[in-house]
Amino acid sequence: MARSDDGQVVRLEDYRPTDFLIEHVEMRFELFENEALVETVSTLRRREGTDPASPLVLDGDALDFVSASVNGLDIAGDRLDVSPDRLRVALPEATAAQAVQLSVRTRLRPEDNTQLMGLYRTNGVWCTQCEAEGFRRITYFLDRPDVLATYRVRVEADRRAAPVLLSNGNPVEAGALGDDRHFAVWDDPFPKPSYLFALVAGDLDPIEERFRTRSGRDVRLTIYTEKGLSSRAGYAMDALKRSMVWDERRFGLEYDLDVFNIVAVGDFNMGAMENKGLNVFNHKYVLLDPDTATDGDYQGVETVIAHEYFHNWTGNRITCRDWFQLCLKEGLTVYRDQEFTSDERSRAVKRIASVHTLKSHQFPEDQGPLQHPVRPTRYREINNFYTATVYEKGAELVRMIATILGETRFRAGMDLYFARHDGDAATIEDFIRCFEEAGETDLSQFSRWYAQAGTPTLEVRESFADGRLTLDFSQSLAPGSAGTPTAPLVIPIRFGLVDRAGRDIEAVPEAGSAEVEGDVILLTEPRASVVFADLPERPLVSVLRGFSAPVTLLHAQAEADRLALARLDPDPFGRWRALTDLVGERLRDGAKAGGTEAGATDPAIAEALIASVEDGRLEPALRAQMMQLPGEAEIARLIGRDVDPERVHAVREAVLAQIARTGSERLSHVEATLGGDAGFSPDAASAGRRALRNALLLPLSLADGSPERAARRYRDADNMTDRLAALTVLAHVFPDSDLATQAVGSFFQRFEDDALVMDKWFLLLATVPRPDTLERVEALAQHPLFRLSNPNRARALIGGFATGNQRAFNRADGAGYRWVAEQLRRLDPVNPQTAARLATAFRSWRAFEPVRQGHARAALEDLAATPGLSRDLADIVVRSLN
Ligand code: 0A1
Ligand code: ZN
Repeated sequence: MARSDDGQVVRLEDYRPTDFLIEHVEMRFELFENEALVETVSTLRRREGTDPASPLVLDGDALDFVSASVNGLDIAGDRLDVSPDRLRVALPEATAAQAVQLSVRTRLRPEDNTQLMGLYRTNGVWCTQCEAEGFRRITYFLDRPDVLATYRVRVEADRRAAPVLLSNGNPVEAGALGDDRHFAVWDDPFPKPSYLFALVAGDLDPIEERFRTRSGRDVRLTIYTEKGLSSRAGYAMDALKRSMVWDERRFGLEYDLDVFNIVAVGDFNMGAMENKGLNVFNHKYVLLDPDTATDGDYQGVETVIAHEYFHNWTGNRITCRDWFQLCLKEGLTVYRDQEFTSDERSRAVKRIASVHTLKSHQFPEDQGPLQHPVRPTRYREINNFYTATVYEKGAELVRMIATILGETRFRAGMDLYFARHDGDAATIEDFIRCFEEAGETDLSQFSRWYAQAGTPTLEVRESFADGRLTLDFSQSLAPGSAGTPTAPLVIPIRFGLVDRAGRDIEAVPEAGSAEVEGDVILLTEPRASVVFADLPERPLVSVLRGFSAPVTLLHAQAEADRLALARLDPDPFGRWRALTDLVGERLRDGAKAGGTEAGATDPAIAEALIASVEDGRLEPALRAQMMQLPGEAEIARLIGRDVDPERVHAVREAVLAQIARTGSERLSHVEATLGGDAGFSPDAASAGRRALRNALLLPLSLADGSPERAARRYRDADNMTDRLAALTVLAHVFPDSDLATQAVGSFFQRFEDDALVMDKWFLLLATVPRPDTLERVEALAQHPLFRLSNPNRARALIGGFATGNQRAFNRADGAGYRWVAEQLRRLDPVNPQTAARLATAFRSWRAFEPVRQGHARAALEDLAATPGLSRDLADIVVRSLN
């Protein structure tokens, strides 16, 4: 049963510590085919200074209570008040000096747990997910992140069903029991909150390696997969070892247990989970081989493996005091995984990719009804706050601190944070204070970034006379749906002044200018100016290099300057930004003006795009990024209101067609000089060449006006990256061709037994950019391989359609909205958390023209009126309507 209570609002200002501390937990799990019995013995003590009469109130969620005892004596009667969602017990014997042992037994039905929170089964494997509030679905507990305990866990199961028995920490004991059953005992010496608890039991294949930490600890690394899949875990293992080396080198952080285990499962609500010493992963972020995974998948595995590993320090050793502080671990850990990828691959390419993610996920969230600050101050359902704002914007805030402090002082702040807060459940204030102290600076104004929702606008005007360049900056923050303050922020603006030969000019700001530190201007006031004198010529002004702050930049800059920067900014990110912004504006204006006319098809734009792809000084991956036009959702966001998705689609198609028409010869030449690669290697340089080659396939196929080229590429492909790129051109650009039909069919036949590849197949078909894709998607929902209860599959079809198909989801007759709403209604009782995440696809509904808005509102209102809606889904639907 999904929780269907309205849910009280939880408020940051109501935080108060618990009356009781749980110091140690001993658990025993007896796993059987149809049920699991759990005994939890908690060693508790009353916190000093609390009311000696206050009862202990433990959280539960849909629990089946069996019995309870204190210090070995059964309790019942008026001492105990128990329901599926709460256990209340009077504990006069517990004092600050005197600990007691509370033992609670519960009975679980993992087979029936389709929510995938708590203890559940996936393809026969027992597995847990406890963040954020899943532990209370296993046992009654103080299920909150500021209650830290050591755990000792005994797991018992049938040896054949579950030869592998895992939990957090180090293995201490294992052995046989009667009846072909066996047991294992795990001990985790690091005090941790309950959300980091994990247990896995099943018939799993391991791959194993050893790692020696810098200080000499020998660690056994194991990745477990379902039977027969372990040959696909090698790259994940490699990424894990590289992550461990990187964290030692870059932040001086070492691993702290004797074993590090990862388990990959097929049913998982999110990407992965950082449980202490026992990370649980979605198949998608572990299993890879060239034949079934794309370069994007390789990159995703590397990122998520690193992210979860880095949580061991930022999240586990130092955790969050309460869930309002979620960005303390998530924003910081995303920052760390971004830095890892930048160091391992290409910094510019990674930064462009991160900014792309930020703009396509976080900006729309921050500009619509689901807006919230990076540190929210209230929630109804915490699961709905694992958002792009907390993760991606949270990472941007850490990045800004690093920009403001500079590398050395930033590192000193991090060192202080680890030294001071190891073992703590900390807050954002604790984190900021470390940088203030280590960096000898005041970050109180900067801290507003954590409390003020919305994307600030940064305006820049430039003027030049008599060798003096004046830059006038102003900032503003529009009030949004979150209703948070809009006071001036600290905005670090990285910049460069570029001469006509593409070199950075050294220039010193005049006295009286806003604060400038090296190549960073620090804007703290609503408006401020910087003046550079004695310049031999008017330079090109490259601002917001590296996207040094998550703002909307309005830079009144001559088009010729922008085109020049796109060509010769020595900062590769600056080149990308100049070009993307220009193209985005043209597409925006073209769509507003009615489709194909206006400046969108200005030959200068196409020329700039083609020239950047030709530029051999840039690495291929970057050239592929330069060539990528903003997507339809991004263009819609730039338009902001009264959007007609048909016009958006038309203008984008027109620009693509123009590039194909005017650039095909030059682009063919680029392709020819790139050549091919002998065999597949997942390294960044090879992936970059594939990315560029595959990016060229679309314009070249459009120029041919035929699917032949893509069909050939499909047939010749020896890896999934090339195969899927070719199939996408076939299915999306030439959907009615026989060649497309054949390829889609042969792809299915070849990979129908591979779940991860079938997700790609469903996604590909859900995103065919035509309004009548809806009918196709309706049929796919009846396909024998479609399973609503598998989050990856539901996301591929429903999520793919709702977020990746602007034309069909936003159909003028509202049928797209109604279909998605209907799927959410069906999914909600099965898996409310996934239903709620998918529902966020409606977040930009108010940006559309009135007819579509009316349909979207009706679909949402219908959904809101559904009896028994879960708290998760109701929260998103209600907020979306506000
Ligand atoms: N902490 C994880 C994300 C995560 C959150 C909730 C989950 O519950 C289903 C699972 C995972 C991370 O940042 O990777
Ligand atoms: Zn995380």
